[in-house]
Amino acid sequence: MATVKEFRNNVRPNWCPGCGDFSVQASIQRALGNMDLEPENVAVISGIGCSGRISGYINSYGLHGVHGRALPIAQGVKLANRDLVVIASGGDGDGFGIGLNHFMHAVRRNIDLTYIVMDNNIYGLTKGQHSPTSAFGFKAKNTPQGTIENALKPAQVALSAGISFLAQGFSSDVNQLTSLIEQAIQHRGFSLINVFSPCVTYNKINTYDWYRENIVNLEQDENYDSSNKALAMQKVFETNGLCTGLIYKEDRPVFQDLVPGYKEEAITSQELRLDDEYFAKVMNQFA
Ligand SMILES: Cc1ncc(C[n+]2csc(CCOP(=O)(O)OP(=O)(O)O)c2C)c(N)n1
Ligand code: SF4
Repeated sequence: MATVKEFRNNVRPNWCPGCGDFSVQASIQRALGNMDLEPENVAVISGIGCSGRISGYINSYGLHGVHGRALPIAQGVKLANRDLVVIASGGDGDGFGIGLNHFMHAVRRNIDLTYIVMDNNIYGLTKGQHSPTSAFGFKAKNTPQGTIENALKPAQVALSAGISFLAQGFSSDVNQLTSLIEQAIQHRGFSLINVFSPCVTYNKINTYDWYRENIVNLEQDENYDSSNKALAMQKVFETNGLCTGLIYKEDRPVFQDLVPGYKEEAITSQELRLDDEYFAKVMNQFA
């Protein structure tokens, strides 16, 4: 029986003290332990960024990929081995900047995996440039007069693209985040958890206190119905994207179920062997 401890390794994160990403790491480990999963049945795939280091800090299979490419890799891993619990993870720049196109198509495709984004409204690893989720007017190292681009709201984009599970969390609420991760893993289909995860070094605006003052926790609204897409849209727009909890969930067909001939058995456990007859036919073309 696996416990949280088994998902810890001896690698000490090199994140700055106080970085929101520590809580995301702890929440993933807690969720995996609570769900009684074994490390060998889990793969954590990340992109590039401070947040992208997370795959090296969890004791499971993992891959620290290329900037913006966590999702294509994660989808390939899941298609090859449907028995693995696959978690893709990274930052807002990684996922909603360079990786946005992959995100939109992963949402459409609805392959069964969980995507956890550490959204700090800045590029941390490259030392403080504005990111796609930085607010209009946000002053960063590269925008001393304030950015003149409108902010992308991940929850709006995800709902518009047809996501089947959407939640948002906050690094200072590990209990809520852990529960959301468990629900996302249990969900059959593509799930996004966008986590407000402060960068204490380069973002002095979107601090822990700023989030505490501005976030609306949907779990405190007993009339909120996460199966109502119109209501989800309304809340996301009303709160300017700053709401936490389970925002929307629906059951819809998963990609693998619709691929003709996709075997129940994982590709990784199938015998690697050429069909002799087919091979001979191909070779005959060159004879
Ligand atoms: C193709 C490519 N373009 C740009 C970079 C440089 N780069 C590395 S990390 C990063 C931004 C990371 O920001 P974010 O995803 O928000 O993660 P954070 O560091 O804030 O956790 C950039 C632009 C790169 N590594 N590869
Ligand atoms: S630079 Fe920011 S995002 Fe990166 S580790 Fe430090 S606090 Fe975290």
